[in-house]
Amino acid sequence: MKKWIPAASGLLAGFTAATLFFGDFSQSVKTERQSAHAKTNAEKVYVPFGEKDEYYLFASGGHSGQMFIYGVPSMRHIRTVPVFSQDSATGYGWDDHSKKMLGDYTWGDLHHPAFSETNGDYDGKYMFATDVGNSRAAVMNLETFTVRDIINVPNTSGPHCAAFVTENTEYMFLPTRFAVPIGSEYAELDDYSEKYRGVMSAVTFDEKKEKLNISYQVALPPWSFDLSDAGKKISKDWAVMTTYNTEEATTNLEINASQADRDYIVLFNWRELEKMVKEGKYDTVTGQKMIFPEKHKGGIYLVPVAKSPHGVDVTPDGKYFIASGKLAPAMTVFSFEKAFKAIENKDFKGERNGLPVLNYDSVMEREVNPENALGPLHTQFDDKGMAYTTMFISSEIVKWDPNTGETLDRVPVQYSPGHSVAAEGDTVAPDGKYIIALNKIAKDSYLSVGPSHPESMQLIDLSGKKMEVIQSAPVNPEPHYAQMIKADKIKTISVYPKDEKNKDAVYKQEDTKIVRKGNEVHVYGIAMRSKFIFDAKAKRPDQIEVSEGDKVVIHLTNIDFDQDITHGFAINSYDMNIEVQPGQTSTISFTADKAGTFPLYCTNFCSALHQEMTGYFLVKPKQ
Ligand code: CUK
Ligand code: CUA
Repeated sequence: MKKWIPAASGLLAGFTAATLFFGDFSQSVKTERQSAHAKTNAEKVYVPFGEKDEYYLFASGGHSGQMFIYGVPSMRHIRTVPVFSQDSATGYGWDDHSKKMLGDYTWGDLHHPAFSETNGDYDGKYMFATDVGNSRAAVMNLETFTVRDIINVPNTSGPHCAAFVTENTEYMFLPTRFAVPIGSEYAELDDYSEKYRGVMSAVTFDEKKEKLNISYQVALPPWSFDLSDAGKKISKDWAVMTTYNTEEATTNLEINASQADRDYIVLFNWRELEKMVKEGKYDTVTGQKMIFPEKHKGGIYLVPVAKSPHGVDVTPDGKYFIASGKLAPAMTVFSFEKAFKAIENKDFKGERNGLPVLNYDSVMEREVNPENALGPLHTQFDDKGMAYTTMFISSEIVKWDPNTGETLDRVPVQYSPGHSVAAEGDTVAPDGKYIIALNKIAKDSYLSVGPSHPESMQLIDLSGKKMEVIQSAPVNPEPHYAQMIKADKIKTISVYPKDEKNKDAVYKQEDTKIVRKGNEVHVYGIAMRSKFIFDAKAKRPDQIEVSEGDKVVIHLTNIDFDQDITHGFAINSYDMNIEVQPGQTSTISFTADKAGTFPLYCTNFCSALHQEMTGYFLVKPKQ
């Protein structure tokens, strides 16, 4: 095994330390230093204040349920966007819209973000993600970096094997990590093989309404579906996903799910599944259209693969899919063309759970086993179609040629990379230039914050002859996967446009009002620099008075149509906080269940007189 020095924290203090740290490659670094024009690593990542980064990085926040937005190459953390968990910094989870989206859940486990695509390339419009913790899917609008819809996906549990979208965002497929009885009904684990299923959902997105919908589901065998990818170009109607626990073990999976020498890659043609649904070849189960593949054959095939595979990634030309074997020290390259031929010739080696199994030798293109590389997990690509695979155990990224299997370069990272993300590295047209290792265990890389250390992301420059780590940034748990997009593809808005049709919105001070209907109080208010106006005609326009037990609905519009003038709204001791961005209208509903006098205030700094942006919420006690 290659050796590099586990860093004493002092060694990591500056950029120059990288040369000491990555001793194996000091030669190339020196050569570069000798050239008078070569940029130093520090210069390569330095983006002067006021200038913008070249790429956005959307990093999965794992069990924080959030998404972290970074700039590349500076690796500056720009924003945390809440997706599956509440976030008081943005009021997410308190205003009516986001509260309804989160439903009864307070957290999520976000693994794999995916951009919307047009012709297999990121179009910069939307970002999708799934929640392994509570079986949900979400969509984020990239004009505002806000989540627009979340759906609960019935019959599924733990859509880890997602999100990936097809070439034109026709579908996002959600295969799951855990098998459960359909509808999550009670069923003894002794009946696992008969009653449990690993259900895959086909989710569509209606861009006009910004709504996610479940189109249909497929009752796959009770296996764990791990990672997946959509086909591209010649394979665009297809998708692949890895499985483990095809042993159908129900306990002690660590050992029992790794017994067989082979697991499978599921290869499916989503156009065919779509056709089956149109032809009525499905059952309706718990309100969903469910295809049972043992009943309605076609469209789904199994490809044997070395046991317990993890990632599977389609090459940018769509010709190959590459499986990484977390337990086997090899990447296996499979050919779509060979698979299509084998399917056409019915070159099957029997069936498993009603699904035809293709002959390994008929589909396999090559097995790639870089010397001493251990624990391959995930693969990304550059502009020349070269592959970059993260090695969890030998802590490195290996660059190799999928067309020949030849190892081209290796770079150590610190430590145990899971995923990596290359610039647009899973599209039909990767950029090359950068790849980021998403490390699971950064150990002592940063100032200590106690027993649990921050994980890290390491930026690697791909433009030189050799890969070179040029920047490291700490990241909150947990760096699962990320997406890196050219910054100019994302077109944000700077203020919400006036929406005269929105009955909750008030844009003129004189239109503000407090309306009482029985025990309901509806407030149509305004936030502006530097005051709240709830009822302009009242003696104290910045006061809301209700009776104990009233249902209170506050609509608040920010009428500062100026970039970056965001107001917050909190009522002291009422455990609530919302945000209104420029031009935005938000609604918060609650019951005034505590009598008393409660100051209300703006929580987001908005002007020199922000501190004066206050008022009172008075709750008259019941007689
Ligand atoms: S998984 Cu492969 S290392 Cu959740 Cu994408 Cu984390
Ligand atoms: Cu409005 Cu602070």
